[in-house]
Amino acid sequence: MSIRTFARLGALPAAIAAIALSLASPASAHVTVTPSSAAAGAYTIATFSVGHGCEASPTTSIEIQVPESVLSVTPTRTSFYDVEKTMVDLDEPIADSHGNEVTERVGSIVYTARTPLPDGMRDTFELSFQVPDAEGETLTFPTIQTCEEGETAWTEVAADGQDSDELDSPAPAFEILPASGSDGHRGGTAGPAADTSGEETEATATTAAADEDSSMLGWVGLGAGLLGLLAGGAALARTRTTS
Ligand SMILES: [Cu+2]
Repeated sequence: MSIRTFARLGALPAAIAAIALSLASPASAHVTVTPSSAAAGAYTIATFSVGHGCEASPTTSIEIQVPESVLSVTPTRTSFYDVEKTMVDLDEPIADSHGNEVTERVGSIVYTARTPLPDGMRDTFELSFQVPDAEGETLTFPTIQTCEEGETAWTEVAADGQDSDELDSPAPAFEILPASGSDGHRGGTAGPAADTSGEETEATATTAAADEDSSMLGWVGLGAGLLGLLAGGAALARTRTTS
């Protein structure tokens, strides 16, 4: 049903119009997260996309609630928003991947727009975190979108067997895949993927080889740079001593 149809049916209560409009918005315009899955123990950067305002009203803030099993998240800074972490005390202190004692976790990240995000434009918010060791589980990031007029709570979670497409305002959801063993942050203690099993998959080996190649290129480049520097220095020294 189009907006024009609503205009013709002008007598409809605003509430009903609002519900119908939100049903009409495509799933792609919701608040979503990409990628929507990653391996247990992996470090990932999840991008949350906001596709529209609240019933056409510009967005003034976005609050992303971090699931309890994610201990630490790091937001990418953005010039359009003030970014604030809200901390929550842990019941019991734990050790992080660097061996430090942690007594609190990030409960939510609040982005406050310096200039409201107009409806009809999208924006993205990046969070970096380590995926918990909970293969098969779904992480949900309930998100509150506040607008100049009204708000949308992207907090609905699909019940067992329910398709999340049926929900009006589903919470961004993230699926935990089996650990791949290709953790890019070895030496950590928190991650299950800090594997000591030695059973690396072929894909992991390939990735490691590619990493080695690129770091090799880096060293070659650095070496060439140093040689150039030395040559330049030697030339300079010669000039100095001869003048
Ligand atoms: Cu939408």
